[in-house]
Amino acid sequence: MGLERTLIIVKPDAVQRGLIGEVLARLERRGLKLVALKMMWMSESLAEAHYAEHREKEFFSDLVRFITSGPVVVGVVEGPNAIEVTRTMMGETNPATSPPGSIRGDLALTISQNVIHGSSSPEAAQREVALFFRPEEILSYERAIDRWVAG
Ligand code: DGI
Repeated sequence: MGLERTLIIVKPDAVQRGLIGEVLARLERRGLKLVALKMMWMSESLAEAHYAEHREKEFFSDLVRFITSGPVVVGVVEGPNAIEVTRTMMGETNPATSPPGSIRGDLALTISQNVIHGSSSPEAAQREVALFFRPEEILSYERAIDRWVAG
């Protein structure tokens, strides 16, 4: 069935705009299971580690400044093909080309304030989940609906 875990971040723009519930609700309604969740203010070093692949890009310092500009909500979601499903729900990196119905296509306008992060591959998910959560912070539990959405 390909049960996967992926890291999601509700970014500072979404927290400021009161969209935490909206974003999490969409993931939950899809059937994905939240197995870890916390609110935090990312440090510069954590932001730089998280976005290490973009270190050489011209937008890197703006990106780090933005993601550390206010509290974020960080979570781990689990489900069949959770990585791809979450990425598809997010839309494109640039909200301007994200289709209506996607999180960025419905809730965001610009690439620099695009509401949500979701890991882009199994390798990224493993690395990012470990960056933000200790193993004991990630819960294993059954939901009654699991057999209806993940069967
Ligand atoms: O996985 P994504 O968030 O969709 O995209 P990514 O991993 O390629 O880039 C991470 C974030 O960096 C993205 O959400 C917004 C920012 N970013 C990416 N490309 C650009 C950018 N910001 C600016 N200003 N310009 C870019 O070209």
